[in-house]
Amino acid sequence: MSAGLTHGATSTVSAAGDRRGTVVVTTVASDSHTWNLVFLQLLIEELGYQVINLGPCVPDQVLVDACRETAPDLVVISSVNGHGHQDGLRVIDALRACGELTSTPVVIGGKLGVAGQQSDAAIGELISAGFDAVFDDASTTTGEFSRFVGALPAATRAPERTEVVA
Ligand code: B12
Repeated sequence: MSAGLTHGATSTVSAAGDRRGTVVVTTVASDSHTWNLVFLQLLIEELGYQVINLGPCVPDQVLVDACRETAPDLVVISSVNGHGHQDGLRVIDALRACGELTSTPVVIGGKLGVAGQQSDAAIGELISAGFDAVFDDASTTTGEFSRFVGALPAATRAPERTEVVA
């Protein structure tokens, strides 16, 4: 088993999740907050996806390995400890440096700095570095995130499990 799936990852599969695809939910290496990840897992599962939740304090390489192994339809990075902006810049570099992950949708959100709302320049820096969207707590809503997820293209891969009803 890869490092990615031995780092306390939890995953639940619903019938709806089989239909829409897989989302990796993670935080960054410095961040030990956990309930934000639980919240996101529940929300994204309600939107119809299977979620692989890598848990808190995820080293960059563990995240990269987990994404290479599972080829998710979306990677959601959450950070609330105030280091999210700087950690996010490092993490997106590592993800985009990996050939298989150059076009995987990757978003970041939460409380990304220690001074409240992220400036337009700070958000622009994250987008320029390779994030597809930034959901800063102070300037975006859960509804906007849900609409972003809802607008993702349907998964192109075959479902990993088929339930047969007799
Ligand atoms: C519980 C807690 C802890 C616990 C965490 C335990 C655990 N296992 O999770 C402990 C005690 C370990 C802790 C430690 C620290 N904490 Co703390 N912690 C909190 C606290 C009180 C609650 C967090 C929580 O669980 N909320 C419930 C979840 C469901 O909500 P949430 O985290 O706010 O996430 C929401 C949004 O941010 C958003 N969201 C988050 N990510 C994403 C991503 C996307 C894509 C989207 C769309 C939305 C989204 O959705 C969630 C639901 O609305 C908050 C203060 C607060 N009242 O929020 C501080 C808080 C997060 N902690 C803070 C700090 C500073 C720390 C420490 C640095 C303190 C220290 N000096 O040691 C350390 C950091 C440790 C580390 N290495 O990360 C600050 C962060 C400040 C900032 N960002 O500007 C906060 C805000 C307290 C404060 N007001 O100063 N903490």
